[in-house]
Amino acid sequence: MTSICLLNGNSFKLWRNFMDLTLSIIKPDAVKRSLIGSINSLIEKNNMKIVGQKMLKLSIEDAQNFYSVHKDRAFFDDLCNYMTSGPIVVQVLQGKSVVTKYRELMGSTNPENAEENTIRKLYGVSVEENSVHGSDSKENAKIEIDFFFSKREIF
Ligand code: RTP
Ligand code: MG
Repeated sequence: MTSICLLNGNSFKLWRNFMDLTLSIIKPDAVKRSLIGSINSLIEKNNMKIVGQKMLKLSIEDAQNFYSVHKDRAFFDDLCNYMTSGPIVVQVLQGKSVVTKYRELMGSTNPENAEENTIRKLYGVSVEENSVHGSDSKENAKIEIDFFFSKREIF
């Protein structure tokens, strides 16, 4: 049986390439209610590894850039005001198929429609204050991780 302990440095890097990365944000509503630990516990129990993490407060320009895909939506201004209303925790998660796996753990955008035991069902307040963000594709995960993290901050 192959064990991870038998991998040397180069083959470890090769193995890591098979593991995907995604960007997670613990949003202001969840940070305010001291839910960082509870959310991190769910992430880790579901076999996703936190390989980068920091707390910060977005400027309005940061929020507008990050959510620019929604710039023509009616909720854009509210979304940017909400995302700048307090500190957030940005995280890089690693795991097999982690983009879809984390989206499943997050649950539907509107907590009312979210499945049982998902983060948004457990902790979301409303369609806007829905506690977490997760990248929606591998391509966007790379863009979003680069938005917040330098290489030396990901382990
Ligand atoms: P996210 O990007 O934050 O992971 O959420 P998502 O993919 O599930 O939902 P998306 O359609 O990308 O919307 C981005 C965020 O905008 C807020 N929102 N407000 N008032 C509204 O109708 C409304 N709809 C969306 C939410 O915070 C949502 O997560
Ligand atoms: Mg989205």
